[in-house]
Amino acid sequence: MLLKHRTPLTLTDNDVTPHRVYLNRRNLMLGGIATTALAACGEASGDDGPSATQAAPKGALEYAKSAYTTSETQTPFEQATTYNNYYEFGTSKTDPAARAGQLVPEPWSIKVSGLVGKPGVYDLETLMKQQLEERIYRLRCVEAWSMVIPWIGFPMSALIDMVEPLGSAKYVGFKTLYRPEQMPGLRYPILDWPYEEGLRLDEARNPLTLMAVGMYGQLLPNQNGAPIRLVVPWKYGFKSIKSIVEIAFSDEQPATSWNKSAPQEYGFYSNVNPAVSHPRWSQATERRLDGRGGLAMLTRQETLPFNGYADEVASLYDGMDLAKFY
Ligand SMILES: Nc1nc2c(c(=O)[nH]1)N[C@H]1C(S)=C(S)[C@@H](COP(=O)(O)O)O[C@H]1N2
Ligand SMILES: [Mo]
Repeated sequence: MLLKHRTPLTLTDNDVTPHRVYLNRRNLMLGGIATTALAACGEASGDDGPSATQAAPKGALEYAKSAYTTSETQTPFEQATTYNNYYEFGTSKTDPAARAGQLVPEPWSIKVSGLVGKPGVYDLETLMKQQLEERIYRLRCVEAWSMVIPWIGFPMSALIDMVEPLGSAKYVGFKTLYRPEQMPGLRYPILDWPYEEGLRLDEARNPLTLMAVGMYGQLLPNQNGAPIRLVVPWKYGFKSIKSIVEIAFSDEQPATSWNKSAPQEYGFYSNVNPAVSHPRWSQATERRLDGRGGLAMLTRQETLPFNGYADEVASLYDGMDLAKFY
């Protein structure tokens, strides 16, 4: 697979302060060693490694264009699929593309539990029957880089309507697959696995909140969260949890992996906010990965409140102090 042999992306100051648990140095170093060892194995076997663009289930993806779009330059497919955060496959940006090919994203189902009228196990085929649409969204990582990605999916609200939450449900929690034999990063206690995320129910119902099953006209590549992931474009990227296997409705705010690991750095809300710095770096600007600097990220631009989606979502937070509820 050619993508694997590409020259690494230019590192910037932002790249050296990723949002890993930096206190846990020893584990990170072990992770680094393992990376080298695995790469060496791959070469020795003469195997060209898993395809970076290997997609999930078979079948054509039929979708409609939508009004959710932008005229901003799209991130090249190659960059969006080789510069990833998916710690279940390792903490370096190139680990997911190199290793996620071993994930088998089928058969797949999502277990829906908690305060809903129709709990149960929903298989991917059922979910894929939703009307799929393309939405071009900005994705702003808490590490201060951003992309513009054409996702294909269906509104989270459609799934919520299908499972009929009870009136007492106020939050939704999500879990990623935990499958150590296909996810080498799970060996390292970087986060309290499985990766978990959560939203308030009204955030989950907001029309912008997307369950994505594809991108760039095709099924999601494994490294981008195949076969189904969340996309919440007004929040930092880590809220957009990949490869979802569980959704639980509750009346209490669910625990989230990043919040548990460093609560002062990663709040439950994590709305994109240029006015609130991360304790270790400013969030006022971002490096846009859109191919203009080749595959490097040379263009720095201002970060917008709610990642530019304030008109759609600011009212969700009326009366809340956004510096406190970060
Ligand atoms: N399960 C899981 N989901 C995850 C992550 C992860 O490590 N594990 N990383 C998050 C982060 S930090 C970002 S920025 C986005 C990146 O999505 P992309 O690689 O598709 O661009 O995925 C998010 N979802
Ligand atoms: Mo991120």
